[in-house]
Parts: sequence; structure tokens; C-alpha cells
Amino acid sequence: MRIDILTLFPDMFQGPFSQSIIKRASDRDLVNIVIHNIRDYTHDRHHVVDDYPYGGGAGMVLKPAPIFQAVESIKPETGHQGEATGGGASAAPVILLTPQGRLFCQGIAQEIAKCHHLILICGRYEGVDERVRDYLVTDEISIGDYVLSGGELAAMVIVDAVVRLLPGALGSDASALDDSHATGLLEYPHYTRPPVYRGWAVPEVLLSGDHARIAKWRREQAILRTLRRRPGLLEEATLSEEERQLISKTEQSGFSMSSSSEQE
Ligand code: 6GU
Repeated sequence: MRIDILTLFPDMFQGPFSQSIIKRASDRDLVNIVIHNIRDYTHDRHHVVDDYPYGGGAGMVLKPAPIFQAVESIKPETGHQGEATGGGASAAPVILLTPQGRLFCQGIAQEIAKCHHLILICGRYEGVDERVRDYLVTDEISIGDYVLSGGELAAMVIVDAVVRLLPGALGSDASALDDSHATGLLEYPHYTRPPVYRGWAVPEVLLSGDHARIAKWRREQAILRTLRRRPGLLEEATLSEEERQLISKTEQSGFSMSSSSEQE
């Protein structure tokens, strides 16, 4: 997968992208992340990227030309513009990171992880000239209902969530399957040695070696944790009849029953 990121602050990406999963995925050529400074696509002497808003008002607006030029210089380079793609592979999505975008979630991460090529534009200042939205961008994404100073941190969040889904990016491909949200549920509790720490014991079932019992316990814990912390998520989750009964019973008992650690 190739990811091009357009930003006015390329240095912000150096730390996060040179560590951990993203670093390993880059080293293994699972992903090629290319950071572009929007300022490099200006042609005037002072490399001006922003200007006053028409109609007045506070703040500056990112000019359209450098952003269009950056995207157009990337597309032919990667052979996606107007190219016959031989079925399936479509042009690279051009995603603007903005608080006005659709809300990012695991489903969108999975959708993006299927792309061969992706272009992310980090908005800044008061905004971006609307013609970038109207004639260049194919999607707008926000990472939550709060305002960041720019799209850079959002781009890092999205790249992290997407890259860890690429086959081979994690130590074991199984590890992403149980993640919180991957199943539509929050994750079950984890324990490691020692079996008793400061008098607090690991749930007995996990030491039993009975894999079927362990799987059942984990699934129940995931459901109960989701019910208590994020009940809205259960509306979308795929649950068995038995699991729906567990939920009703827990709700009827005023959430007091617990099959061990899920008491909070
Ligand atoms: Cl994508 N950008 C900015 N500036 N703020 C945000 C955001 C994006 N997502 C949430 N807040």
C-alpha cells in the first residue's frame, strides 16, 4: 500500500512513523508512506500557502493551487490517474482530514486498508478553499467531535489504524481479529504472570488449560464489558440467542451479576 500525506508540518510525522508497527510495516515494504510539504508546491518567492478569506472574517484559508498541484504530481507518479486498472483497483481516494468529515471508526479503517493507494490532505488554519473539497477530494474524515489544530494528528491516527490491518504488519495475523471494535465488541480482559500479584489472582478459568471454556469466558467478558461501557455498540454486534439472554439477564439484575472480573 502506498500512502501520500500532504501537510505543512512534515516533521510532525517523523517520530510516530519511525516506531513500532508502522516502522516495521515500512521496513517490510508492506506500506510506503511519502510525506509531502504543501509549501514545496508553491511557485512564488515567499512560498505562500494561505490567504485572507473572501468576504472577510478571522483566520486564513489554505489556497487551492498548491494542494491541487501536489495531488496532481502524485497521481501520475503512481500511475492511477485515468489508467485502465484492469478491474477492481480504482483511483486512489483523496481524503481531507477535517472536523467536518464523517466520523472515523474501525469499519472505515478496514475499508481504507483495502486500497492500494491513498492520499491524505491535512487541513490547517481556519480552513481549506472550498474548491479543494468540490473538485479534488473524494472523502472527508474526522477522528472525533473535538477540534485539533490541524489534520496531522488525525492522519497519524488513521495511518496507524490502517497499517496494523495490513497482512503481516502485526506479529501474528490473529492479533488484529480480537481487537476491541474488530468484533463489534470491546476486548476481553488480559492477564499475564504472576498468577497472584499483591493478592489479586488471575481468573481460574484462564489457568485451566480448557480452551473451549476460555474462549466462552472471553466472549462473555467482551459482551459484558461492552454492555457496561458502550451499550450502543451491541446494537451492531452479531450475537447468538444465548448471548442475547446473557445480556437480558445482566440488565434485569441491574448489572450486579458478574462472571468474575467485569465489575466496574
Ligand atoms: Cl481530521 N482535523 C481537525 N483539525 N480537527 C479534528 C479532526 C480533524 N478530527 C477531529 N478533530
